[in-house]
Amino acid sequence: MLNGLKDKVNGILDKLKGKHLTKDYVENVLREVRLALLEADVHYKVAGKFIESVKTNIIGSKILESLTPYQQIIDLVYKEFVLLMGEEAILLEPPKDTLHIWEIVGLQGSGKTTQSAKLAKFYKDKGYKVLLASLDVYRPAAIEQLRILANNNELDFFEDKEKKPVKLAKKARQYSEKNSYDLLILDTAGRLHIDKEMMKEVENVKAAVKANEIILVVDSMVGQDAANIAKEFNEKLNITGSILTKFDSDTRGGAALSVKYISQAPILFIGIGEKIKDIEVFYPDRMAQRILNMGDVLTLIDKAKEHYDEDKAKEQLDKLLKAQFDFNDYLDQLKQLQKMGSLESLIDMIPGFSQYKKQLGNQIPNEKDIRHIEAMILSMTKDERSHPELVNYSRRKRIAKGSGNSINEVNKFMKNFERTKKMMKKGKMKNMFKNMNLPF
Ligand SMILES: Nc1nc2c(ncn2[C@@H]2O[C@H](COP(=O)(O)OP(=O)(O)O)[C@@H](O)[C@H]2O)c(=O)[nH]1
Ligand SMILES: [Mg+2]
Repeated sequence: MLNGLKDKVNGILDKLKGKHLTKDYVENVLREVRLALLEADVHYKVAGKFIESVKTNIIGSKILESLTPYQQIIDLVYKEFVLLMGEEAILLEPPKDTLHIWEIVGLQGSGKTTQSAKLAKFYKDKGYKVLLASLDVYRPAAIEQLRILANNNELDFFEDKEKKPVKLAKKARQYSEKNSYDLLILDTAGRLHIDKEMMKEVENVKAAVKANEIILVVDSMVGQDAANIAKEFNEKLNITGSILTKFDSDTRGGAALSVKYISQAPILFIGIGEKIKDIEVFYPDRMAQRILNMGDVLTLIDKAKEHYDEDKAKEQLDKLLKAQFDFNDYLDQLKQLQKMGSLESLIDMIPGFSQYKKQLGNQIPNEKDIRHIEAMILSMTKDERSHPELVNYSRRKRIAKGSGNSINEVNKFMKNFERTKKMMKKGKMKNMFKNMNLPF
């Protein structure tokens, strides 16, 4: 996610490190940052405004004469990124005593139907009574898609034979009122390109049901187009928020940096996969931290809270810090980490760690490695698992055979295990964990 932009921007800003900075030099560097933004599909107006603001702030202050110009410039750039993406996270939390109607709009394939279901689940889990309705009457398969998503996830779905979107929306509204729903989510039909008919239809629906929120779904992979899509939809519909989807793919980030500025409506969520749970509240500050390699500790903490068994984690962290941990702990750790997502994406979120990622290279175990490691640990005796130092050459040979790995693989794993332990002892990790203020 955003890797290209991240590497480029950080590479360029590194040029400011430990140097005496002149105005000309800084301006040159900022020009390069602007190009990097354009390459990442940031809209040209947005990129221009961004650089102007940073420049004005640098020149209008005493940063260049200060002792720590680099840090201060990074701080300015960070703040500007946050501003661009919306300053604060906005979590819609309408009161539960009256019906609220959200109309989900966007181009075909942007992810409207999927996000409608994700939103329904997200808000149902928050205690809302939510109803889903599909207004995509043109493609029976589209209605079916939402029905299936609803059925599979125990979400309420509005059924009706009506074939006119506006009438259907009104019926869904009446039904929601009668059955005291808190939230009605209307999934609309999209077109491959913006056209008048589609706009008219979503406008009519908006007026007919008095939708409270008009939420634009934008595929973050569309690059430069994201800004135009946001502009067009906003001019016609006055969107109240947006969701950027497919953030899990190799998006260049331009959408995240442009859509808010162009539409002036907040980015509410990002879609990070095809599954029902793959939606996250959008935090401008966390995104800016990710771009600037400041890590994303807060998201990591959220993930940890969600998936970690807190007591177990506390106990393990204690052991980890004392460098006493054995193979049993290691196996537990691996299993818990697996639940949180790929190790690589987790490492991305730890401040200062992504720079070690290249160094760590293939030392970061992937899913397959983890399965192998698990097999190796499971092939150890109880004694060996709690006393790693017992695992000598002949034992390694036995473990290799038992787990279906080569002796080389076992050796490599043992080496990594020892290295991790050593790293813990040196206290490097200890400080890092302390600074992170983890909840466990
Ligand atoms: N990788 C990924 N795929 C997504 C995401 N959201 C939706 N999709 C996929 O994108 C495709 C189009 O989604 P759909 O909801 O049908 O789009 P719609 O035409 O706007 O309703 C489907 O294959 C979805 O599974 C996301 O956040 N990440
Ligand atoms: Mg759809």
